[in-house]
Amino acid sequence: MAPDWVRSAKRLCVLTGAGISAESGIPTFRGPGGLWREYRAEDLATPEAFARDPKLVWEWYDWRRGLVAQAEPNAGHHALAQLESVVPEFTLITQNVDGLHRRAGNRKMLELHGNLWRTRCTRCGKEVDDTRVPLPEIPPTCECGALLRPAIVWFGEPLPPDVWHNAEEAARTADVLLVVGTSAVVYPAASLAPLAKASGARVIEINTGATPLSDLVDCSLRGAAGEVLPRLLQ
Ligand code: BJW
Ligand code: ZN
Repeated sequence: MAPDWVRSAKRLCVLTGAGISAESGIPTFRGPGGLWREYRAEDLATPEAFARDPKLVWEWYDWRRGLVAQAEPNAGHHALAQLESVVPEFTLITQNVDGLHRRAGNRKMLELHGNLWRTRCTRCGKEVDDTRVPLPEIPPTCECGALLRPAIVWFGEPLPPDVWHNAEEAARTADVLLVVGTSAVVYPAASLAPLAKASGARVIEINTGATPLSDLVDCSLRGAAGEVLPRLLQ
């Protein structure tokens, strides 16, 4: 069923969340060992928290950058890179900021929540790629002298409008949507599955547990992304 749908898809859209990187050793946000458990999200991932204590927020990001730098894409990431090369129209929409999809080889990719490896100046707005681990100065500053922030979408901030527009378009026109490793509680990303479904796509969920989407989807595959995704391609 699901493997046939994926193999015969002409317009395949994939939405990923932190679960796909779990098997690479990157903690998810809301599960056991999730980042939210060890650090209060509201202390770290909001513009208010950054204004209050930029050093604390940057220390958290510096730690996460170190973790990701030592991680490798897993079998789930590789399966999605392979899918991109065989499906006529493919779009990967990710909520992840870790860059592991790119390292696995995906290029037709929309990063909804930004990227861990890019900084943005809080004054001049200039964005710069920076892959240094650890950062030599915390908090880092721009050449204009102002504070840099991670180029990441925090709670209460809008998603990049062009990226979001393209994501909605991909979900609306897909014949199959794969939803992989997301708790589907963060909006607007979580609205993409109902949008695809209402537009006629078959929706397949791959997750180790149930989510608010599980009752809506056409097929729920319970298991680890690194095991289930490669099987879809066999
Ligand atoms: C496995 C597995 C394995 C484990 N294999 N599976 C409508 C209703 C209600 C609230 C809102 C709404 N619209 C907006 C909001 C507010 C807010 C929101 O959604 N809040 C909810 C939490 C209630 N949204 C926003 O603020 C967004 N902005 C916005 O809407 O702006 C509007 C605006 C317009 C104009 C002007 C101003 C504003 C922005 C959201 C940004 C989210 N950012 C974060 C943090 C970034 C910081 C960082 O990364 O450093 O992004 S939140 C965090 O959650 C992160 C993730 O991308 C995101 C999603 O989490 P994800 O990926 O689903 O991970 P988990 O951990 O939750 O789930 C993992 C799943 O994997 C689980 O299901 C496991 O079972 C599974 N799993 N191992 C397969 N091996
Ligand atoms: Zn600047």
